[in-house]
Amino acid sequence: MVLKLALLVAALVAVVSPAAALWPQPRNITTGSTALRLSPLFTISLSSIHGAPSDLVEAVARAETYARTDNLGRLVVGRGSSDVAAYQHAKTLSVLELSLSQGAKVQSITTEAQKPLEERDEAYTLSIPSDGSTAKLTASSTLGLFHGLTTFGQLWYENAGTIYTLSTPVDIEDSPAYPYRGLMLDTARNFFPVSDIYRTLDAMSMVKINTFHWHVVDSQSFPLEVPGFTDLAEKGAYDPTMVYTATDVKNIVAYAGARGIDVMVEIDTPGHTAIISQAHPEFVACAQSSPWSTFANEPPAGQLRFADPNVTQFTTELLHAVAEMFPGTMLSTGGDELNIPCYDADTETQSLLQSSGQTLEEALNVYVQAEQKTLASVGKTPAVWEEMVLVQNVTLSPDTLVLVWISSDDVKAVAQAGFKIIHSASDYFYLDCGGGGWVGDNPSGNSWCDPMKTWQLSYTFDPVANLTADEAKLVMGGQHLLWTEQSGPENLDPIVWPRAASSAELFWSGPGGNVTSALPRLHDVSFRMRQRGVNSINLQPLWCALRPDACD
Ligand code: CP6
Repeated sequence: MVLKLALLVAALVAVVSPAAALWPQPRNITTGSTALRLSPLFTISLSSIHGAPSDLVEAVARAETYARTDNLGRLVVGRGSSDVAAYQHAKTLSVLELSLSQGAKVQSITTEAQKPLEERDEAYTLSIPSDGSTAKLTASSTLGLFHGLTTFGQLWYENAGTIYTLSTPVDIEDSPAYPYRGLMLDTARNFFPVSDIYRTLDAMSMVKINTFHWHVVDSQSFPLEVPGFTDLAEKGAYDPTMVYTATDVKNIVAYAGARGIDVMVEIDTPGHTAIISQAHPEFVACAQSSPWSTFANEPPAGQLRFADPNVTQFTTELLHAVAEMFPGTMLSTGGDELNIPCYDADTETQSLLQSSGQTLEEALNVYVQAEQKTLASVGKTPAVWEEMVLVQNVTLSPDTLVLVWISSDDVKAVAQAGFKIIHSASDYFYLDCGGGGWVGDNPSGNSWCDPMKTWQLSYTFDPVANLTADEAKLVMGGQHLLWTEQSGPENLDPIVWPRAASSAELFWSGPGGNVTSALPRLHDVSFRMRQRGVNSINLQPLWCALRPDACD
């Protein structure tokens, strides 16, 4: 009896542990258990798409190369040896045919990826028969086709030179639960070469993350070359080599777009701007005042004097120039961690307020509205950190995206205020929490945002907890975030991957995922990433990965 039960459990585990480790899990999938081999002459056909855009042609070429060269043993090397019997006599797949649904306009992946959130069409349908006849990938946008190619690639394993899948026929109908699935990277506390950003975009696209939230500048450095404002980077970058030139930005935006990713740049204002004092000392209050901890959350102190009309003009012109560098529709003006004692102590601000007869709050409202008006005039949707709504209570345009970071408990209040939400909560999605040891932390204990946030924690987050059905509609999605006070190129991949894949699946497949069945699939993500040069880490001993039920 006990033995029978054990056999049954073993059989169930064998079925549950995925023959195809897709990530994110498609929303509708049926699979069989017939093996299919990939022909050495396998090709992806675009012949039914007239005038296929070059980024799609290139994505297809990459998908063909990946299928041939990923050389990924099923989960780990050695595991697939038992599959030989299954695939030995299997049929061979020679062609995957791509098509756009009737009437669909042919646009580049880049154009589709840079549309407003509500207008993006990321859905696709993929079917792979068992008999070796043509597999089909259909969508009504090239962006959907791109996601379908990514899914297709995750179906294949390699053993002793044979590329095969065990799970045909496959029928997938897939589309995301949420339109915003992001990753935030801070390139101001420490600089990351362009190649690191490319590699990160590659990894993001592997798990269908569609937004790179680029926290490009902050108080410590200004590594962005902005046409017309080049003095900011000339005087504010750590080093002339640590600058993203306008050409770098163009290349990054194009690289992202070709991988279905939009870039949402953030120019954090009016706080987190000390570095602007290098080029414009007159615009910055309490620049490098001490002790820094009275005037800022981390050194150096310094915030824009938003009560000064010259500062408003500078900011709006800067935003205008930055907006022209980034073709996507979302742009963040930040607005977090504003330090009020800094302005109370700033005689310049106090005299400006006195002569205008405004309170500090009123002046901030005027400043933020000028920012929002600028963005609206160039067709951008503004994004801000939650304090703009919950602390400063400024008037914001109703289409503003609000990033909730202080606590996931704050989502309810932002929803009640009627704003769209991007989940970015430090208690679930901060990748750096757990590093510890930064200034301001308790010297005898942990960083205030310890402990480290595991992939399981973000994976089981409920994006609509405590929300009414109407409030839930305001949730646009969410993201993991990497602040880089204690990170750099050396630890970028290991601190981000595969943890950031957990929110990628949460916001694509929707909540309710099971961590036990996700684990072997997440291993697969990590192995595939390493195969493509991303230094994604292990989540358990290889012992467990080789024996899927051994460590449950
Ligand atoms: N920088 C900026 C930061 C943080 C924020 N904004 C931050 C705050 C708390 C933690 C980690 C990062 N370093 N500009 C908050 C949005 Cl724990």
